[in-house]
Amino acid sequence: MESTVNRIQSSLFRQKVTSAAEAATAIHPGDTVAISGFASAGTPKVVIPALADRIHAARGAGSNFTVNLLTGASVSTETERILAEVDGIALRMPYQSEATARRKINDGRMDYVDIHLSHVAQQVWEGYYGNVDVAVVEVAGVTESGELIPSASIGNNKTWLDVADRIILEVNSWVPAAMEGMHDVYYGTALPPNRKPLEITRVQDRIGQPTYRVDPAKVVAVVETNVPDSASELTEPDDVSLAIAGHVLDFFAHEVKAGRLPADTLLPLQAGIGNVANAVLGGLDRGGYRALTCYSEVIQDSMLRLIKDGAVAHASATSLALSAKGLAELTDNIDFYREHITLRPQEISNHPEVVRRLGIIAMNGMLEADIYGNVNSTHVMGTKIMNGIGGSGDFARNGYLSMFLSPSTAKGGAISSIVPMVPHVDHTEHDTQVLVTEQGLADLRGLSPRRRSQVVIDRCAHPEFRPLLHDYVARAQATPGIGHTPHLLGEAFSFHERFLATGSMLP
Ligand code: 0RQ
Repeated sequence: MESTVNRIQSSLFRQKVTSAAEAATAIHPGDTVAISGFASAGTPKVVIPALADRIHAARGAGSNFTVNLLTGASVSTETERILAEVDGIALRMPYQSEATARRKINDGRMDYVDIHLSHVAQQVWEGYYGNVDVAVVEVAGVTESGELIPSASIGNNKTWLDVADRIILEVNSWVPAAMEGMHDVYYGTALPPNRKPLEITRVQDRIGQPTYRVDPAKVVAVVETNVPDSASELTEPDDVSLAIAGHVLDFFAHEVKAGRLPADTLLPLQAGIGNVANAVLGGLDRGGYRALTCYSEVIQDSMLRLIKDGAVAHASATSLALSAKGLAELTDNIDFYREHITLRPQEISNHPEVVRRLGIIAMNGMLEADIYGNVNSTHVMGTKIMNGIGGSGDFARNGYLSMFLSPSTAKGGAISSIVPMVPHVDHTEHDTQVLVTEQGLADLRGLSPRRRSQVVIDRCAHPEFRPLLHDYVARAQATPGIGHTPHLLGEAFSFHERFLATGSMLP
């Protein structure tokens, strides 16, 4: 274990070193607490568990202790769970993906505000979430002059350090010191009417500095840790994911042939996390592409391999969510990877201006799409939150090509991911250009709603559900005076109602 002493070069900050339990006493009931963390990377490791202990003890003594919790996106599962288990969160924003928190949100016991990840910083500056009392931010070190070296994710940390009244730092010596220099922290954002163009015209462009600034007078505690991030190992892609990836790769080849994508480099890629995204990235490796670029939120293990093989020349993101194996690979070859990876604040990684200018190919997962291309990414059966919209809207709305990917069925075939009408809309038909399931790919560009419905059903729906969907559309279209986008309003949610009543969308 590397000593943490060298990680705190500033004597002013060294004087503030204390225990996690002591640091957590700076957090009071009712506080709004903004913490670092994006996906599994960069969550504070020890102060939040100490806070959960305080909350639990307070509850045992009969007093109510909750906080409002603001983050980058999801944070480590353990952190999310321990706070939810002690009923410690009154309000959560902007994204979560943990079972206990999800249950409390759906039971109405935790308020949850699900917003575009690019909006978080500006909405906090604008004051929608009130005063930020405490920031708890993990860093890799403190320089002699008191600047902070970011750890494996940036998320909203710059904003948290700027706006919070009190700051608790966790200095984690597990983060490779040599990661320093990979980060590009931009200090030029402002609220309208004072905004300036972001000078990013290529994925690798740097417009900021490698460290965070912080007012030392606000730092109430510094806690030393040596604890790994908890990214899980990725599993080998299954047949369904491989089939989806195959359709995506064929489509890229088709677009290259049509002159709409550059042959070797395509356009910068954004891929969600999980099995399907992983399979698509794996496929790129075999597709013979050289010098691709990625402008995304999260870099996972599969990206390191693509960079090493030369398939990807540069990847920009806000989080480096690596497994232990991935981290070892990064650390062993850090000088190489530092030249090929840039980590940015999430307001920049997901910025609509940059996404539009670079011409991103956005590939995100969905729960379901309807026959006209409206997409539900967040609400199971229309009412129960799954995770949240995350960055999918930032990329889909502003991308050059916006693709949504999903298996054609869920829950062993009981649920169709193609339905007559989605009961919750995250991405409208106007933002969905391509839908992909293992059955095939529906290119919706240039198609009217009536033509779209045929293509979506024939290309993407599972064969078991196709006759039901065709029957629905045929009867809707045959209704006199039905209009531009035919629906049978009394029946539009019949698939969902059937599932809720019988456990299957099939009759
Ligand atoms: O649940 O494992 O309990 O069976 O949803 O589904 O197919 O494994 O797909 O992990 O990619 O998640 C939309 C949730 C898809 C995700 C969503 C059930 C299914 C399974 C997961 P089980 P899969 P994924 C950039 C962008 C929004 C955020 C985002 C997501 C579970 O992609 O959160 O895009 N997206 N960020 O059984 C009921 C349906 C269902 C369903 C699937 N129609 N109804 N349950 N499930 N379809 C992110 C980054 O760049 C980091």
